[in-house]
Amino acid sequence: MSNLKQKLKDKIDLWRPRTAKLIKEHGDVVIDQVTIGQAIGGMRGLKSLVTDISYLDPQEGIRYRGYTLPEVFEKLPKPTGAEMPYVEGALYLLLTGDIPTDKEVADVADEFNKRRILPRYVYEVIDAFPSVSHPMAIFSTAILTMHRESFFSKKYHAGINKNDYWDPMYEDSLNLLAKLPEIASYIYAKLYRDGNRIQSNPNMDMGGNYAHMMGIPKPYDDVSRMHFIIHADHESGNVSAHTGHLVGSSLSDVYLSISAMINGLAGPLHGLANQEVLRWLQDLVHRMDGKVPTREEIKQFVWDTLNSGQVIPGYGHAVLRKTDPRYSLQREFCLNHLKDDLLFKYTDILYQVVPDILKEHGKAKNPWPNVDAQSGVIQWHYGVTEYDFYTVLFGIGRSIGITANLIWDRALGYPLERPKSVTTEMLEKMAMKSKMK
Ligand code: CMX
Repeated sequence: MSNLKQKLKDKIDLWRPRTAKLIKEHGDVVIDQVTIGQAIGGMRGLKSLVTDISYLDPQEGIRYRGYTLPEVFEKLPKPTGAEMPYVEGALYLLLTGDIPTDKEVADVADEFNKRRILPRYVYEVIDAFPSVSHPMAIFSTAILTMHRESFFSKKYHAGINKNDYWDPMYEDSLNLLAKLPEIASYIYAKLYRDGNRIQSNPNMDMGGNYAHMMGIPKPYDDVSRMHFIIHADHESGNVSAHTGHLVGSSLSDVYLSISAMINGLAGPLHGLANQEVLRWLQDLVHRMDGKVPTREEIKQFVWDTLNSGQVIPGYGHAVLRKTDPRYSLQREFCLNHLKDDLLFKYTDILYQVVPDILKEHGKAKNPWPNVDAQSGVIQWHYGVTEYDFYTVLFGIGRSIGITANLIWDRALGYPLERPKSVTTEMLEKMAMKSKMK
């Protein structure tokens, strides 16, 4: 058994009694109440999911296993000469709660390299897509196609004990994660580089190998590491994480669950916002004829977008009420590496003017930028200008957190998810009854 798997097994054995005790002895303790506003309004803020892998504080932002993102970036081991840590270390942290040593990270990188070879039919499925297809549809299908590889499915049908479900979920998860950079870079090559691709390098870490396959020199390896790590997890209620958990709760395997979560991520209010930001910025660049706009010109553009009934992409959040630390980390990278980039200048003026405009507009509960306001600008700078592709990169990162959650869901025996729905008439009656009290 690998070092990571053994460590995970020990953690699971220690954790299980805590969950069992909570259900057995305190299962009827009330933790939240549901209002009509929440039932109709997308369950905003409703406490009804459990995860120990990450926690999102509205003011502070995400913590992975208790660590803020700046702490994660400071503490995780880095490849020699790299500015950003190993993505493999982030997986180790999310799965076990521990910061890995150099040796432990090297072991995970080694595991990934052993598992990275993609079955031939996955290339063929990607090749069969029309070239006008959206990369997220191809990405989701490529993952779905590999359902037939599922170790969990095989074990389930062979009658594996419930207590051991986490083990084949772990195997499927590592098998899939190791293949995602190859799938993504192949989709990119097929759609935008006439199929010319660069073979993966088994001696590189996940972020470095992805940059190598994209054919983009340093510091794009660090860009990739940073991108995959900051997108890895955002607790369980967001559309992609929740979809992954929901689909997995019926004991669908990792391939089925991750393909489904990718489809949720592909919506413009969620992960696709990174593509939307670039589309919107290009519109602005076009309008400005390539010159750096004044604050007044940018204000006008933002108001025009709002007045035409559209949202400002990359701004607002369902939980956060401050600037997203994932935005700040990327901004810091931009200040160090692409200070003079035209799009970064646009982004920075937007940061100065959009929050006040959204406050004046009076609708968005959070006027501050989220992760998607900055990520595409970095990709564009390093030559990945096909912005339809950006959400695929979000998907690689997000798969790390969701597979970690799926493994723990199975380890702790989380059951089928099945909330109860009510009718509008029932709500109207409840509202009347409450008014008469
Ligand atoms: N621009 C304009 N209006 C916005 C807005 C924005 N950036 N953010 C929120 N609003 C509006 C909402 O559309 C809503 O309007 P209505 O009352 O007319 O329906 C109102 O403000 C209240 O919304 P909210 O409670 O503040 O936000 P929600 O929790 O409903 O939605 C989000 C959150 C992210 C979907 C929303 O802020 C938004 O649409 N942002 C732009 C898209 C975006 O950047 N998405 C990426 C989020 C991060 C991620 O998941 O990747």
